[in-house]
Amino acid sequence: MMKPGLPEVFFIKDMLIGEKVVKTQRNLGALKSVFADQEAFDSMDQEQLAYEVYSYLPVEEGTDGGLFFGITCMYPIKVGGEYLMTKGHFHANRDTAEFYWGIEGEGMLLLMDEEGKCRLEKVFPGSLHYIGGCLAHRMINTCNRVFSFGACWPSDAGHDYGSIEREGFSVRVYEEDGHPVVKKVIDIE
Ligand code: PAN
Ligand code: ZN
Repeated sequence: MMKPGLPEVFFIKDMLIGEKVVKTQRNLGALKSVFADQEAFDSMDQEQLAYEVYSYLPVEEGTDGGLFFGITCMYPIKVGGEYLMTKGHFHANRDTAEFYWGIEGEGMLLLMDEEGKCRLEKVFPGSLHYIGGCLAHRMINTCNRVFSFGACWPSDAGHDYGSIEREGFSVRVYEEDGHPVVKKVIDIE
């Protein structure tokens, strides 16, 4: 009789478990030039853990038709009143989409097209977000605890961080009186 095999990877809430799971950690120092207040950034502990990504990459990067899966856990850090953000990126292969979904805590998904037009979506446990092709995406932890979310993207997407490092996003989210406040940093229209 044929016996069912065990899965290679499984997840419990925001933990991805399995031999093939790769863990990437980003310290605050890796987020240089992400935040508006450079002086506040420089005064902070650059070694502190900002966020970690657990990824399951079942096929080689660049493979056509494959999928990757990841869980990102972001810590409740603020830099000069600005909430912690992921670096954010376009996919190198612009015509590739991605799903994000909220697992724990609350945050915002910041999306930006190639003309610099931005849109924000609230993220919370159970929320599902379709990120179409040609959209830069960045997550923002707007709560005072760990914010974690899942992601699924094509194995031929690749990551273009350079465009965002050079141009940034045209919107920033600050905490004011305990609430998130959205500010435009570049006027697009
Ligand atoms: C995600 C992100 C992850 C970390 O897996 O890579 O959340 O964000 P940054 O890569 O912007 O630092 C994803 O969007 N993959 O395509
Ligand atoms: Zn992505």
